[in-house]
Amino acid sequence: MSPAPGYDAVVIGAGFAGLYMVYRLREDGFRVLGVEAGDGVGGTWYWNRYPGARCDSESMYYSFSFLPEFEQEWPLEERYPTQPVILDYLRTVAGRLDLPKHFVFGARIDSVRYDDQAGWWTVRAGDRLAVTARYVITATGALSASNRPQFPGAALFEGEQHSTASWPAEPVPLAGRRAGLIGTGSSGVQVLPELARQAQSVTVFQRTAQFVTPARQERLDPRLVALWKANYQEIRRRTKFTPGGIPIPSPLRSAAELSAAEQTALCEEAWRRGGIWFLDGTFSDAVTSLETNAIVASFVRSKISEIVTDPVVAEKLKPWTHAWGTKRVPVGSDYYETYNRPNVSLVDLRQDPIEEITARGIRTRSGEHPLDVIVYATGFDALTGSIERLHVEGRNGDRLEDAWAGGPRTYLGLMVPGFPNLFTITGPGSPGVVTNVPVAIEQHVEWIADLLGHARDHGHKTVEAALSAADEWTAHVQDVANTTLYPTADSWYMGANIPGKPRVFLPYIGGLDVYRQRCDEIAAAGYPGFELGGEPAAAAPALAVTPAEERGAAEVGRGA
Ligand code: N01
Repeated sequence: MSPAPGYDAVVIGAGFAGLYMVYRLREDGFRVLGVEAGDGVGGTWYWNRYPGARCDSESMYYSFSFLPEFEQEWPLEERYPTQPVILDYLRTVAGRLDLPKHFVFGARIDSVRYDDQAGWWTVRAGDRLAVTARYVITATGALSASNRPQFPGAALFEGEQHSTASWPAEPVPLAGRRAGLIGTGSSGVQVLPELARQAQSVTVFQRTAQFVTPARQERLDPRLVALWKANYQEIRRRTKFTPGGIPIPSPLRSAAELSAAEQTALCEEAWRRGGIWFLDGTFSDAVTSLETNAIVASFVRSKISEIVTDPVVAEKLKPWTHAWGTKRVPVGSDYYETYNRPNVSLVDLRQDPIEEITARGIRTRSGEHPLDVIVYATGFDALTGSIERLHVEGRNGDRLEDAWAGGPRTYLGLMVPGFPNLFTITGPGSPGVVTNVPVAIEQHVEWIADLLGHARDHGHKTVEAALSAADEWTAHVQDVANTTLYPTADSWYMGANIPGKPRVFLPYIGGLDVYRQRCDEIAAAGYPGFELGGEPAAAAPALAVTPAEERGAAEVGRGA
């Protein structure tokens, strides 16, 4: 029998997922270590601190549901929380739950290897850390492996270059400077108005025009907040049984059931309310029927014409390359309005592509655009990137990148055959990114913790997804996507934003409610599709972790 590993579980990441996973496992009596590349907690909200960064989910719903006392205390001031507010929230939660002592910060994991003989994982972060654990849980975020295209000449640029996905902690001086912005997804849409307010000029380099929805950001009425808080637990309960993790009524009628005037009135009302009300609140078939989709798309294009005063600019901003909603719809504040400012100009890269970056700026086919600062809002290697960058090797030294070379294969988005005792929170095949993410994260964390408790109670050493179950789930993820228009777009949902990435639909879009029910049924039936086995655990896990033990073990691991 092998000796016991250093930890029962290593959790990688200290965002919503990592914090809750560490908390839950600690409370369940597992010896758990969290490891985080950043110097503090926050995950996505630690790195994406660009000016204008806010969440698209409303403040009320963008938080943990398992802290009923704390949720009463936490102030809700604006409809959408800003990045500093969310970071403060996560730091405060981590402090309250005494979680930072269980983490090693500033350690970027670059090797996760399974030892078949011992039945555990060795997790390394360069020379900084090496630890062993029975279980590894990736809480690395679905949208955290940033994508920065390598334009020729970029190293020669004499100004500053920054990615929204790893923005400096200190404010970037913009006053009196000429900024260039590459990318018009959610990040670009949020950062543009702030750049335009602060910089002397902004040139936007747009490859694909987007359908941007108005956020309608506002300060919250304290009376409304009081009402919400009085009913918080009931709202949370309902939230868990919605497809998207936000309890708004799903539209029941297709566009075909309404007259043209009714269709327009409905779109106008949803547009007036903004955010989720337009994204999920128009027609029941907005992303399944081409005809209905064309109505929504045409409505947004008409709004662009209304808002943008220069008709040439307005035309460039109108999306024609994809159906509405099939690329993640950015939610913006003053996005289209910003193009009416005299200091903002737009380059349509489909007509005028980037040829190189020079010492002085960006050269497109039509000429050079002199710049002092280049901002890359060019997205992420979504869902798979942050897991693959850990360099995971499972049974027989098989590499995860190879196992996923034709597209990721998972069971429930949580486990990969051939990689025992490795769990992926909001991984490919999970509904996480198409929901209000903390709600999906809580479901994943609780379900994984229950499974680990079950394995412990029954003396199982390994938990592994069966190949047949993973194949069935992976096919199901594609089948559900294929009932919609989503796969028709070149989106990060399809891996289409990363050159060479297999073109498969990455998240599960069947709904968090349906997914939750399936997971619950699987748990109730004794986990069919999972192989629970191996010799009984070498020793019963310790029932409590003392700070001294935890620090000692982490120190021993460092540089080992
Ligand atoms: O990234 P994106 P993002 N040359 O991939 C362009 C979440 N999020 O960081 O569309 C020129 O959406 C690319 O062009 P194209 C949210 O889920 C949430 O903005 O591929 N351009 C696109 O315009 C979101 O969907 C929040 O043709 C290039 C842009 O860069 C996800 O994160 C806030 C290029 C990338 O857009 C990702 O959003 C922010 C190239 N070589 C993000 N490569 C909130 O909740 C890429 N582009 C508020």
